[in-house]
Parts: sequence; C-alpha cells; structure tokens
Amino acid sequence: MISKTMQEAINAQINKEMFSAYLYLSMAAYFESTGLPGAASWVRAQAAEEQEHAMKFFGHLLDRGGQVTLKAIAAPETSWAGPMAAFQAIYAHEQLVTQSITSLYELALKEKDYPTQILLQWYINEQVEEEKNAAEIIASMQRIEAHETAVLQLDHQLRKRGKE
Ligand code: OFO
Repeated sequence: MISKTMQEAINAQINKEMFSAYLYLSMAAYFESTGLPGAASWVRAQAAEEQEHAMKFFGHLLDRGGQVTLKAIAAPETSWAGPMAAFQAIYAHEQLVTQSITSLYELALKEKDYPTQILLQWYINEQVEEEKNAAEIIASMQRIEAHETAVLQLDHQLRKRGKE
C-alpha cells in the first residue's frame, strides 16, 4: 500500500504530465498554423508520450492500492515568438519536469518506498533523453537561424519521428 504523501505527490505529477501533453498539443497547433508540419508532428508524438508518462503513474498508483485523483489541467500558451522560442520553451519546461521527478525520487527515498524508486528510475532516464532531444534541436536551429531554407529542411527531418 502506497503512503498518502507519496500518493498525493504522484497525483500532482500525473497532472504535470497531462499539462505537458497539453503544452505539446498546443505547440502542434501553433507549428501547423505557421507552416512547419514536421515540427508539428514531432510535438504531437511528444504529446502522446506525455500521456503515456501520466498513465504509467496512474497504473502505479492503482497497482499499489492508491487512489488516482485527477485535477484540472491548466491552459498552456498558444503561441510563441517563432520555432526557436518554442523549442527553448520546451527545453525550459523539460528542465522543470526533471526537477519535479527528482523531488519525487527524494520523497520516495525518504519514505523508503522502493517500488516507486524503481519506477522513477525510468523517468530519470527519460528526462535525460527529453532534455537532450530539445537541446539538440535548439543547437541545430542556432546554426541555421535566419536561413529559411535550412529551417524547412530541419522541419522535414523532424517529420520523420516515429516513422523509421
Ligand atoms: Fe513527461 O517528460 Fe516531458 O514533460
């Protein structure tokens, strides 16, 4: 049986993962409307992953005899100053999520909640991947910024996500 403290913290994290999905979906709409379908497809795939992240926590709570309490999801922003600003916002957001996962892990250590510690190790690795992906896209954009053709080429590459 999971502790009430851990249960509350995981419910809060489910909300953050669902907010992440919302944020990426909002960006998908933004990229589509600004003529970058590749970037839109990349963030759409990311939105689907965020829902999976939420559902892993959802399943964990239920498997441990805990209670899932879904809270309202905050509205994400709807536009950004450009693709670079959007990917910078993604990077900053993922850094916040990493902090949040780290705090959850610290709580699981304090509570001696070994199953949650094991579950969180997956998220810790996932956050390394998510920060790395965003940082790599930003680095590519920094190299090609102001070259419209190159931005479109990068957009074409981003479209390949999940199709290989
Ligand atoms: Fe769930 O990893 Fe991004 O937010």
